[in-house]
Amino acid sequence: MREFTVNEAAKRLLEAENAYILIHRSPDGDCIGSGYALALALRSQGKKAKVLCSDAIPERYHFMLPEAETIEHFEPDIIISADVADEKLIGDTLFEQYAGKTDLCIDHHISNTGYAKELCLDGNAAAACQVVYEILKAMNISVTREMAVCLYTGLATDTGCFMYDNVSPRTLRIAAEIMEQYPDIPYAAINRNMFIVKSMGRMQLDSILTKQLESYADGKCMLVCITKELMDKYGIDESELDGVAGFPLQVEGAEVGIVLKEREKNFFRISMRSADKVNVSDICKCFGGGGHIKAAGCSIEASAEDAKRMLVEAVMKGMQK
Ligand SMILES: [Mn+2]
Repeated sequence: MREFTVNEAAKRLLEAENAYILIHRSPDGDCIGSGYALALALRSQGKKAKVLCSDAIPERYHFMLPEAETIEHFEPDIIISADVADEKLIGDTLFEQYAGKTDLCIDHHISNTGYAKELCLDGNAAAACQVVYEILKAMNISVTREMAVCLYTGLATDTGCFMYDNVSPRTLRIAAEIMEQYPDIPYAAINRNMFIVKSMGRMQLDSILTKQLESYADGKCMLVCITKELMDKYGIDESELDGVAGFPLQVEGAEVGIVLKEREKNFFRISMRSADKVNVSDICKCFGGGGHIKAAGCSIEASAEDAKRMLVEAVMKGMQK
């Protein structure tokens, strides 16, 4: 693996002709935004580009997708990944085909495993979209309105609507540059749809989750488990659980919030959030995961009770550091 600066990544992309862009499973605003902004940018230079995701893009993000996309088959001469910290996160179907084949990874996760041949990583960037924006500038590509919608949404969603402490002056300046260039994009409506609006099922689920919050370490660690049974009962799918990871941390005094999502019997996806000092990326690494210092994830194969016990133990240890 070679580490690339923004300028080196820009040069590499200008030299490439046909790109496949891999984004992570359970796609979110940032990977969709960075993937499609990059694809649109490459196409604007007369290159071919296609975004690949092992899951369908959830409907709430469809406004980000380019209009009427019909792409003829082509062979790539570069395989790029965007916002993918660990190769496994591209999901099983893509992993089978593209494991070990990523040429250039564009990312902002400090836990990036270095799986790509070339890595353009900015661990201080609020979103992969921020890194992509810098690369587009270095490539001298003018950001179109479609790219701007993608980039803005990625910045907004990965920063909790510009609220988390991954927001830097640069993040806000990029958002400001986008807003200056395209004042007609409905920014407030995007924010509302990403952060306020929920399905009725999700609203009802939230009230159940409030009742089911579990408190550990004198309330410093809050945990909630979302079973498949609950999801079925309220008729909601994974894509409607956006933002649920931050839910347990809303409790006053909580330092770490854990959300367990049951994927299959005895298999859980874990999201962990830290309010301040505890490094949850390190804790999730103990379970083969990772992410950012204050927002990370992992998977655990165990019964719900065992998974909870292991996680709480690891968090207690992490809190002593
Ligand atoms: Mn991201």
